[in-house]
Amino acid sequence: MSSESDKHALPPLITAAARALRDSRRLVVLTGAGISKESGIPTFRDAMDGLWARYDPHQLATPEAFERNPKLVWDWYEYRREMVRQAGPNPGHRAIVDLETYLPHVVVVTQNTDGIHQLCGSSDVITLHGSMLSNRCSRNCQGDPTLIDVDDLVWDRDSGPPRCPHCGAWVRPAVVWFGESLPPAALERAFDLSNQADVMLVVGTSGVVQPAANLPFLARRQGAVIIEVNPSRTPITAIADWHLAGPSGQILPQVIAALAEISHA
Ligand code: BV8
Ligand code: ZN
Repeated sequence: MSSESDKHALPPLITAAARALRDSRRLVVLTGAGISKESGIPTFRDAMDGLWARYDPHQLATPEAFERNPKLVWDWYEYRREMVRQAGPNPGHRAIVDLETYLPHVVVVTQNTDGIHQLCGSSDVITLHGSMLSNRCSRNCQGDPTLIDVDDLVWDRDSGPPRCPHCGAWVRPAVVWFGESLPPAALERAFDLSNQADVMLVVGTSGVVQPAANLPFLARRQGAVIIEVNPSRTPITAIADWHLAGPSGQILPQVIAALAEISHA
């Protein structure tokens, strides 16, 4: 029975996107903070609540802010890490893992630093902006990156960040701040895959932060089909073949349901 006749027929857009995904051979999934929203993690655009409401994340996520006030920036990350530890994958993350059941190779390129795609079981994740769950010496004194496990350190946690046990410099989150370069290997692989993709699924990104925001335009330029999942329109909507307007935790499971249906049809 074709899905159109089924009274629960998935909206045609969902089925069209599922058909494009079924036929993909080199799928790249690009995700941003929006995919973690339904896990309870506010996006950069959301006003942070309570104590942090008065700060703009774009101002705090910078080397200058850390230099000026290491305790403020460190405490902001401790607050966000606690939220991430409480959060878990949501149905949107799980749907991206489920894609691997139907497709030969799914690469997730994420701007997020929360590690949830990896936690949820995605097998090939490129993290463009590092991981807020890891810390490093701010001087990378033992090489790039000099990761430091702060659970091995004893210091007054109310005083802000600990010092590097090797060189005494501040320990900082192992993320890429505004004004800092992205890890070259991750960025190069993300560019290569976007240049070879036949389909790019773009989920939960405002398409503002560079150079990640460039990736859908690169993919489009060489002929990839672009599918965007986002409740709002973004600069990427203009080049998307389909814009599935809604929360990814609701939309992506529907896409997987449609993919399952047409894969067994
Ligand atoms: C660099 C780690 C070279 C930290 C982050 C060219 C033009 C203009 C500016 C620049 C440019 N080149 C460089 C810049 C400067 C800057 C930049 O892009 N600025 C922006 C603000 C204009 N870029 C950089 O500095 C980058 N470095 O280019 O290096 C260089 C070197 C030296 C000097 C100059 C250049 C570094 C960028 C990395 C910054 N670090 N994260 C941390 O997380 O604490 S980026 C940070 O922003 C997060 O990772 C987050 O992912 C990202 C925010 O973007 P989004 O993910 O898109 O999230 P956002 O909140 O914006 O949007 C959420 C979306 O979800 C919305 O669209 C919403 O509608 C949607 N949504 C909401 N609910 C849902 C949903 N979607 C689905 N389901 C839902 N339920
Ligand atoms: Zn050090």
